Amino acid sequence: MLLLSQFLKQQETEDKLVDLIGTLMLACKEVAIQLREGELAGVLGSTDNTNVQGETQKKMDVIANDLLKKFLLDNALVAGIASEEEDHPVGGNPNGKYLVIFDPLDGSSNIDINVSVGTIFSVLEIEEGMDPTKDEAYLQCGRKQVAAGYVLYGQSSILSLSTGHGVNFFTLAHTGDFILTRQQVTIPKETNEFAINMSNHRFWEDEMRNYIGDLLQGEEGARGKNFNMRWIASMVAEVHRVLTRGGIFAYPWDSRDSSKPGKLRLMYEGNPMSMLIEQAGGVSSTCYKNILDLEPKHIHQRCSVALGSSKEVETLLTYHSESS
Ligand code: AHM
Ligand code: MG
Repeated sequence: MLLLSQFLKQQETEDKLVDLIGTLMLACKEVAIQLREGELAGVLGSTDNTNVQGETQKKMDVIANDLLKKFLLDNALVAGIASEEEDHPVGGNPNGKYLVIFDPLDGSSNIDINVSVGTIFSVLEIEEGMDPTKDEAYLQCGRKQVAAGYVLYGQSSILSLSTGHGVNFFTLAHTGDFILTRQQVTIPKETNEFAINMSNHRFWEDEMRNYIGDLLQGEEGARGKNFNMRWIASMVAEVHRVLTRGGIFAYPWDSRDSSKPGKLRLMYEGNPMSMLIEQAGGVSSTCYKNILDLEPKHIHQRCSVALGSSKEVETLLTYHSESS
């Protein structure tokens, strides 16, 4: 049995990063406790507030955000935080080393129906001369992440973490420790499972419609095999499935709001999930460009996402390259 901190030390992770990840997990444990109590703790349902994304905040969105903020800003290593639920970044210790970017509770529409949700996080080092209360400090390319991961609150709470040396899973035990339960996760290259919100079909680009159309044809069609579909509506849960048994997950650009290049957010969802997927041997793309190579322009920027089993994502990309 190996505890998270023991494992990170074995991997020769810098002490400061071990400390920061420890703090993140303290906050996530609190979120897990609140979610487990659910109705009993009065944490279900919505607030009257709308966040910067234009979405009504659930009570648990606010609780999870406040917990992460409090724990992180109490850690002297934290120079600042940026959250999907906050309009602007919040400064921490001016001498801190790290910027932490997070989606406190991804999959909010699933909170009240007792389906898996999760906390997604991305860790950057603050660059010299940057002001951690300003968006610019956080607008670093995804390749610069020093750690990324999520905690999936499902039947069990599972941390999926990368510090740039592969991906490992840790399960939260009744003792309060995260224990290593799966080492060096590798995504199978091929799959016959896809995840996409099919109700948006009419809004997609032709390239995505053609690709999904071929999957639906099954063994009679161009792909020559049958595909199965899953849609949980929690990116954390979809990515966890992809990491565990392969698959392709996509939330592509659609024409409902042409000012937005997708629904998911680059800094809170796209970058951290792409780091995990690449570190586990998968591919993550906007359909035109590797997500980790995007140069972010806005802290709440959206992006199109297609990620998962390498051969399947590469097949999807051929539909797009043929048309461009
Ligand atoms: P959220 O951060 O507000 O929860 O939104 C992101 C979620 C993803 O977890 C999920 O993949 C997607 O939105 C679900 O979208 P849809 O409502 O179209 O099914
Ligand atoms: Mg989210």
